[in-house]
Amino acid sequence: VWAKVPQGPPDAILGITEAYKADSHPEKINLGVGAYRDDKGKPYVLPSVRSAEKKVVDAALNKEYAGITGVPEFTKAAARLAYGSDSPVIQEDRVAVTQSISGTGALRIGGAFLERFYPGGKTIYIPTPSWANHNAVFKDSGLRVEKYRYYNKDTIGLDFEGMVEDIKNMPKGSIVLLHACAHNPTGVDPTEDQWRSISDAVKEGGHYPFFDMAYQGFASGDTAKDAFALRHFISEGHRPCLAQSFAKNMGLYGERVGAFSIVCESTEEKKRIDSQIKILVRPLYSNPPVHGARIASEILNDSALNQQWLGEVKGMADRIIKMRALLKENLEKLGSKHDWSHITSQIGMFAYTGLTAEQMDKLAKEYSVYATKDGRISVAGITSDNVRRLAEAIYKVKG
Ligand code: PLP
Ligand code: TYF
Repeated sequence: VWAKVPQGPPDAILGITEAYKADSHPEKINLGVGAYRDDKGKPYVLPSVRSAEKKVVDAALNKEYAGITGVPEFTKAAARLAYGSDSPVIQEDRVAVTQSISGTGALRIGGAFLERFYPGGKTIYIPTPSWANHNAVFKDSGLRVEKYRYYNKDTIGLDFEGMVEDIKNMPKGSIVLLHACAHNPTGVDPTEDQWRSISDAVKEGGHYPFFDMAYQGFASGDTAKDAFALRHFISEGHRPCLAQSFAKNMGLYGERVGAFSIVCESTEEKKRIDSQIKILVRPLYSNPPVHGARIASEILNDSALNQQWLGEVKGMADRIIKMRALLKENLEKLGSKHDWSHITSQIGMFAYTGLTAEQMDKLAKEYSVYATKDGRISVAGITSDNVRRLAEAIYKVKG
């Protein structure tokens, strides 16, 4: 029956790990997938997560199903984290929120909801470039996917004018996907002033903003600061929707903890939206898993654990910032004549090096340094021990 099923290509990012594993070089370096590593290159389970998990296990809760929209203590706290507890949308109880299978699941629920109910054109605009999975998630949700300008390869920075112009030129009422902070893959974010102009442009076009916030806390080390764009849009009267992931900021990758929310006009509207989200989720997966959400809920609702967690998020963000500085410093020490300032000006987990696909190929084949072909490196994979060898490899392929 499956004779006509063609062999598909591997995931552009997750496929890197396979190639890395197959390499026997003793000092191989994996900068492919965006997953935080400690300074010894090991996966990191946050101490706050260990404590929260212990509390969850010690409470010996039952394993009954959650409701369709998940663990309420978790979703309420997730919304407060994103929008701010003092936000009018929280105070006035008009955010419809549902637990999701991490950020990807949140994007997919959002895509499906918009496909079913959005009254405007069912086209979503994503930045060029964007997280590789955005296109597939939204296409499979039944939306048309188009692009807007975002990255300027000449400046290795934001193409702000191009972005605003493209937003203004979209058909009225388009859906615009915005990375809330720590843009993946470029590490290039708009400044707060630029966000203000972007908000104006979205408003002028009567567009609908869809925020993807997969790195809250990871960009600056401060969860409120990283939510600036989302909160500013709301203060300007936008009513966006939001995909949240706790994979990175709580290191809960494989637990698949996330939330999808829609800011509504009123509590009454929220109730109607909630009812439709439930109808949409049921045939997808019925209801979400509880364990990870319980862990996140402990961290978000217990004030001591919450403080501890915020410190640990900042610790991860700071280590990444330090590795950026060390990489740049090492490249300069080697005598590289290129300007590497973008490595330290970009933020979040990734750096867009500006290396070509050929140079990235060479890095893998000759130096066992693995990262995506677009020149993105996961700075979270750099350590005090491998940064020198990494700089040498980059210097040798690029100069
Ligand atoms: N959105 C962006 C921009 C991402 O980089 C990621 C990857 O971490 C996600 C969403 C979703 O990831 P997850 O499904 O693991 O939460
Ligand atoms: O961009 C990354 O590396 C992360 C992790 O299909 C990721 O967002 C990558 C690919 C994928 C799922 C997660």
